[in-house]
Amino acid sequence: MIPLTLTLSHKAERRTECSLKDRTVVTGVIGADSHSIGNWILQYALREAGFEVVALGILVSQEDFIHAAIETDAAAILVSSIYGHGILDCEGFREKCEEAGLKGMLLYAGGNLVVGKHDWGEVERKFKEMGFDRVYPPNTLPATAIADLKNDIIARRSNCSTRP
Ligand code: B12
Repeated sequence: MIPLTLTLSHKAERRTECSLKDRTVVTGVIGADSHSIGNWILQYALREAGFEVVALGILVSQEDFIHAAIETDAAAILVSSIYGHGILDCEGFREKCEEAGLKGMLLYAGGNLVVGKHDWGEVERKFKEMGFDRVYPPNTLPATAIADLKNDIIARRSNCSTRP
């Protein structure tokens, strides 16, 4: 097994070796959205960072994300929404995860989540209310989400063995 080296952003760095499930993530573009390029770049960056990526591509339903996460025992679902209907498409996602037994699943969303210019604080609040753990504004670089993901996985998974 190739260990995923997760680096904590604390003063003293610690390295953490996790099992396959701790480094498996599901990606896709939700709803009727066919913008594929940003999501492809995200997938590539995640793989480069050591993650196993279950890439569902475009036109992905909430159910497809959830089934893939269950089948692969994934640590996180990263939702892309580019065409501006992110709120509509993501509504009820957390509840469906819980109903399917994915309690505490890490849920991230990014892309161009709403149409036109909006106060980002409002958009972020809406997604947080919907149960997303992290929400990213347009043009967020994958590296930002990857750093958060590593820290969140370390924080969530109690079975990660840490070593100095
Ligand atoms: C190319 C393009 C298309 C192509 C897509 C081709 C393809 N195979 O992908 C085509 C022509 C098909 C298309 C169609 C449409 N498009 Co278009 N399209 C674009 C365009 C020009 C570029 C998108 C792109 O690839 N950007 C480059 C990638 C690298 O950037 P990105 O997608 O933002 O992704 C990055 C980040 O957002 C981030 N990211 C993405 N997902 C996630 C997820 C997480 C968790 C994180 C952390 C980060 C993250 O990481 C990526 C890499 O850095 C944009 C305008 C623009 N300049 O952005 C409009 C744009 C996205 N399109 C738009 C629209 C409205 C449409 C249509 C509805 C138009 C229409 N009326 O038909 C349709 C929708 C079709 C559909 N069903 O999806 C709007 C969206 C409006 C909004 N959200 O506010 C935009 C912004 C144009 C505009 N200014 O109005 N489009």
